[in-house]
Amino acid sequence: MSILEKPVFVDVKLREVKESGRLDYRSRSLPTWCPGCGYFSIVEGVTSACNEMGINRDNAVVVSGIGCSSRFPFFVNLFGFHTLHGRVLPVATGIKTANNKLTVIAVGGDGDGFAIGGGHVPHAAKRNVDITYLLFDNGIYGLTKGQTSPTSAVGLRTSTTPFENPERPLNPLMMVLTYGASWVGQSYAGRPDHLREMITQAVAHRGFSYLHILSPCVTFDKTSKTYVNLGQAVRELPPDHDSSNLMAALEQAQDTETPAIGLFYQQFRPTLADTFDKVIAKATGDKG
Ligand SMILES: Cc1ncc(C[n+]2csc(CCOP(=O)(O)OP(=O)(O)O)c2C)c(N)n1
Ligand code: SF4
Ligand SMILES: [Mg+2]
Repeated sequence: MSILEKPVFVDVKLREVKESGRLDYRSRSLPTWCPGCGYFSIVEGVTSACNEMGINRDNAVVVSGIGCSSRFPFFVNLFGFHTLHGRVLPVATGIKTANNKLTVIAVGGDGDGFAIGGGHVPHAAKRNVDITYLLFDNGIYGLTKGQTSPTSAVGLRTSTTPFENPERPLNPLMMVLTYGASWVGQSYAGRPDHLREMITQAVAHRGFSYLHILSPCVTFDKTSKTYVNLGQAVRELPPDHDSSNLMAALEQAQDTETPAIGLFYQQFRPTLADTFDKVIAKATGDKG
């Protein structure tokens, strides 16, 4: 076969993707990420989940902060809002509060969410605003060329910690569990089927859903959160894990050496919009 002839399987694969409808949720912009970045898998996960759930593009919006991860809205064919560094959650909360019919997906990196934006996470969680927050954790600042982040491992060498990072990382899963998030899960970019399933569940949850996604930065971290290291370390939650038990969820979240993937915790309680309805009813009384 000459090199100009396309192998048949390419056409078959392309046809399968087209027929699956997943392309409908991809934008015309090709991702600008480095080849091999874990974020490609997350785009595929979100578009597949949208396709599976039959998400109406006119009623869905993706909101992001700033970072490699926050370029995400450009690559999906949903409404998008690329906001300021660390401000994804206030903007997403405002959008959902202004129009409760919208499906709102907030996305961003570990720096965006747990450094500059760290003060916003507890409030979105305790309010139980009905949005999904996908946190892309590569344990580094990717966009600004590889500085230590709040989730960087001890010992990581970066441009800001050339003699190894001496600080212990934050544990975002334990944080959001104690902040009061009503759906908390973890997945890994190297497990695309698991990722799609978790994104689908997170979006379907009524309330604040937080999905922590472990994702290698292949350009700036060659030693810590790599595909090899994460691939060997991640494990499924035990089959008897009780996702209604907060203490059991915290216990699982404590293990960062062999991080568990799956649904840690789910609770059903009124959302921010439900509580607003009550306030409106009290304020207007029998005037309606
Ligand atoms: C107010 C403000 N401070 C700092 C920056 C510089 N900055 C842009 S992205 C970023 C960190 C990105 O890291 P992360 O959120 O983990 O996303 P990643 O690139 O790793 O996906 C920083 C510090 C900025 N754009 N705005
Ligand atoms: S710098 Fe890292 S996080 Fe950013 S696109 Fe490249 S591999 Fe991905
Ligand atoms: Mg990062």
